[in-house]
Amino acid sequence: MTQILVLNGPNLNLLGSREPEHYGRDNLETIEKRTKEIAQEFDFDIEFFQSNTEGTLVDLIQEAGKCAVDFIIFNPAAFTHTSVAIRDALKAVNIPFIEVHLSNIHNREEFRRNSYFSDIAIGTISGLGAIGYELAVLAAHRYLSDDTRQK
Ligand code: CA2
Repeated sequence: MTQILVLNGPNLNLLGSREPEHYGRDNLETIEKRTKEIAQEFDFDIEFFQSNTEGTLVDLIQEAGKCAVDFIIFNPAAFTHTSVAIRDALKAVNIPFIEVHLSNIHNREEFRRNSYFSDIAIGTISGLGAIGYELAVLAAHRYLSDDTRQK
């Protein structure tokens, strides 16, 4: 069975409580439920994690490398703009991943425009809100079914 890991970075546990103008009104639990429903349609085995700690995210990525995870959907949150350590972990495990952001990181503060992940991701979804996670599952399915891609 195809294994998908969804990782969420710092403060995303607060979703739904504040800043709805940037992040919408759905909480992470609702997003997880909807994303799992889409994943089931593709017979994906999907796991969700959220952590406020950089080292924990590095550990989860390293673990994914050992557990034959096929694809990662990742909202690194503020670590998007700061974390060489998480970038290195993703490069080390070499698992294809999609970077997801609820808000459009390109129409906010200047410092959000830089991502340590976009250039090593399969693709980036930014600014579409919670549906971005569901779209990432669909994109993962297409990507993993594509026989013409380089393996
Ligand atoms: O748009 C996104 O998904 C972000 O990854 C969210 C991060 C932000 O640092 C990135 O630039 C873009 C922030 C997540 C914080 O989430 C909160 C949710 C509710 C209330 C406060 C923070």
